[in-house]
Amino acid sequence: MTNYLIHNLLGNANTGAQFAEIPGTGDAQSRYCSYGDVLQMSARFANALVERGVKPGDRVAVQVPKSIEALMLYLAAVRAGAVFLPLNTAYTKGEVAYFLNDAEPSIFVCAPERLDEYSAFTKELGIKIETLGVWTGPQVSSGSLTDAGLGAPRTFKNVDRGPEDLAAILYTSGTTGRSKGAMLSHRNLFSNAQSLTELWEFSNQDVLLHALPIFHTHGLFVATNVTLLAGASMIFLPGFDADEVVRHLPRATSMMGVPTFYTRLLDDPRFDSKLVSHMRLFISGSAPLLSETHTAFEERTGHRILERYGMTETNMNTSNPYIVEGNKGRRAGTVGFPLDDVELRICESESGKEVAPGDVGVIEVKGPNVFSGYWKMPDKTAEEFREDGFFITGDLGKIDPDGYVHIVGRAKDLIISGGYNIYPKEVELLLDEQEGILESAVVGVPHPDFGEGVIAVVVPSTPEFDPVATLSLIKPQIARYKQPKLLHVMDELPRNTMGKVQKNVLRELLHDSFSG
Ligand code: MLC
Ligand code: AMP
Repeated sequence: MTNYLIHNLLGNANTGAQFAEIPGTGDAQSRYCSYGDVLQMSARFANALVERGVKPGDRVAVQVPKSIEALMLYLAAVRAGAVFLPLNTAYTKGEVAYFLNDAEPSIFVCAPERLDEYSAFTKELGIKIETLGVWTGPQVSSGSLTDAGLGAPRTFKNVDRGPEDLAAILYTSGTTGRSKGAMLSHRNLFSNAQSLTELWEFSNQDVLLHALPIFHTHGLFVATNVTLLAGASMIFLPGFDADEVVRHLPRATSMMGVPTFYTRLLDDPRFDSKLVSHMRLFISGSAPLLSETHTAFEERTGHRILERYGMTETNMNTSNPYIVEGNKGRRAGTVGFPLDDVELRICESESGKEVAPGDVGVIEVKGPNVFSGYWKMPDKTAEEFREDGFFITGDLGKIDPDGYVHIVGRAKDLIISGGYNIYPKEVELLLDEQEGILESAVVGVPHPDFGEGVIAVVVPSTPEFDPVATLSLIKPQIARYKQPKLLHVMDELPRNTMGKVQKNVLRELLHDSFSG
């Protein structure tokens, strides 16, 4: 036996090839990381984890800013046979406490500056806490785990793990307001990396401009695993910043992003066909790419963005083809075809019966990419799978006569803002707890930058209700991106005859709130 994911991703790595350039800011020099460094750095961290008592199957929870060290910690956890559990850096203390309580990791790694905030409750939960920063040079301490890694051996005997063993748990919010941990196996991650690398023709000649966060599927698995498998390299930016992207695009061959990346680039006059004439591929996903954006991008640059569709629970399900033109080429407004090893069907939500060709229904998928279930939630898992093993995505779609999948809406009450998911229920529960609020409804409406923007509609219980004070009260409690960008006051919420809040009426009413 070997370690399935690591063996397949890194087994044939050319240790001399470059894996990542980490550009310095201002005059600071770039750092470079070869595939040899990847093996050594991840071995050092794997040794450090094992020294700290991490055993196969243990969860390693991590909430740290994007860095190459953080990426190596992902590989280290998998090499040690553990289950990597990355957390969005925007999560507040309360949110992190929920995840740690639920996942019961043996170790939690946070940024040095958040150690004080987290020490007390991790102690209460009996979870070891360590810190990870960026290694800037000898004698410069930047975190307990960073230091331990530097002092640890540079070789590590990978812990044996089979294809069905867990490699990661990623939390996704739930329609009930309670987040669920999607359990992803070595096979889930590798099969998807393999399909995408082939389909998108990634090779060791590629240089991926990496500006996505590395705590979600897109930046962590799609971008990183594809790069590793192809033996390609990346320019590893701390986040999306149009100046930095424009600065580094000339040396990249490919880029992956959420639609906001592309609309922001289109807003920048420096982003033109000359800047990107050498580029091989622009990929978009995690949120709908408007046809107008697709068209404007092609007009400006001559490139047709390749749109694909995925989820935390399933990795990638469909993709537009690599081929650009023709009747089997990339098409705006579609997410392309199911991946070779993915079965996809469109069904009636209640009965689960397949709809007639071309009709709209819920998208269901099955394949080696699909997760094994929600952590400690067998009932919830059972609810979201059909008896024949298809996973009910909650996305509404149709398949056109040429076989292209179109996403036309969502059966789940979900807002996607700048590629981040926000479940209205979670925000509503929090608002309803606030003094002066009788009830609330949270909706997403078109937003020029984030695609959708969050608005809370509240019915006050008192005439003294103060919207500004309320917004500042919830500020420390949930991640910034989930917080309503506007609070709209109403005397009552529109309801149908069954008493259900008519969110479509609210969305229509507030449609132009950000664009008007
Ligand atoms: C930041 N803010 C957001 C936000 N990002 N608000 C709503 N939605 C978002 N996505 C807040 C900030 O806290 C700030 O609040 C204000 O908006 C302006 O911030 P900014 O500086 O303009 O934002 P920025 O840091 O540039 O981030 C925007 C972004 C980022 C689009 C670059 O959100 C991002 O990297 N998104 C990618 C998400 C992603 O990787 N998704 C993949 C999920 S995996 P204030 O009030 O403090 O000023 C998945 C599966 C799949 O979905 O298919 O891939
Ligand atoms: P997440 O749970 O963060 O992984 O988000 C997954 C959801 O993002 C999916 O269920 C879809 O609703 C949405 N999504 C991902 N890619 C696309 C896309 N290309 N077009 C439309 N929606 C998408």
